[in-house]
Amino acid sequence: MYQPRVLSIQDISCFGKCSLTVALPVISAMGVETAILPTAVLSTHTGGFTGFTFRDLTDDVEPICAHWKKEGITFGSIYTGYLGSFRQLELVGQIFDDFGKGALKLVDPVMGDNGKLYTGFDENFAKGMAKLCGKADIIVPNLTEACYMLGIPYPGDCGREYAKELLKKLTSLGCRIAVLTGVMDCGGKKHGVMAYNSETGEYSEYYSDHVDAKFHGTGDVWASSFCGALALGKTMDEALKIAVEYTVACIKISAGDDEHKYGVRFEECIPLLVDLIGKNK
Ligand code: PXL
Repeated sequence: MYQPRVLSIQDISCFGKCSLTVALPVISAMGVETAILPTAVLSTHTGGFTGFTFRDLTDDVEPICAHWKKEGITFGSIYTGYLGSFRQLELVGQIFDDFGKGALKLVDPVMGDNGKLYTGFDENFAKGMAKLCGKADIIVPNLTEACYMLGIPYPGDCGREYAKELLKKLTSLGCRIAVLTGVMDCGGKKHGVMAYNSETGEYSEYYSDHVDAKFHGTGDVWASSFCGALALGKTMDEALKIAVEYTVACIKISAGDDEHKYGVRFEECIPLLVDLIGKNK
């Protein structure tokens, strides 16, 4: 039977629940085969931990891809997240050329949040990431990442009208569809996402109640479930809804749990995610 296959390219943060330790379990739980290309191994993610180890795996990327080519391995979707260097941006661009024909290329330009770039990134890297976004079909930045890639000041928060403006600018980077996460509606009571398809000129959006709690890794939870939903053939409207509902449930179940600030308890909401997929069949 046909099983959609995703390749996810990002780091492994051994402890902390983000990047591949989120993408692999979440997309697999959705019934989608998930291959990984780890770009680095860190002892923890870089948010809130100090003294983490970092083993760069950039030199392994080309030999791994050469072997896959020899084996005739192909992917239905390629989903990239946290990438740590210009060389890795270049290599992912090459992977898009080599494995991306007919595949959905989804780039989450993971670089920062709340107006600030994560440790190790700067404006120049954001320009490099913007170039990679030009090779993608769909990009899913948050407001911080969108502003850095467009070289504009971070406005603090973003309502629906401003989101529309930003999304048009984001697709002018060269991607077909841009999705902005962290869009506010109803004066901040609602929180969600908006997508713009530059080919059809259509906007899609989905909002849920705003939950006043911040956790690391929620962007990866959102992007992974969105990727899984698209790989299953869900429409844009369905995929936005599934990913928002799942992420909000993960935040709600984790809210008030200060021992788990490093990452949400996404595992406990996997039954809900499976349920959401079924409802949108
Ligand atoms: O959640 C994004 C992410 C992924 N990987 C690493 C990170 C972060 C965010 O800080 O540090 C290593």
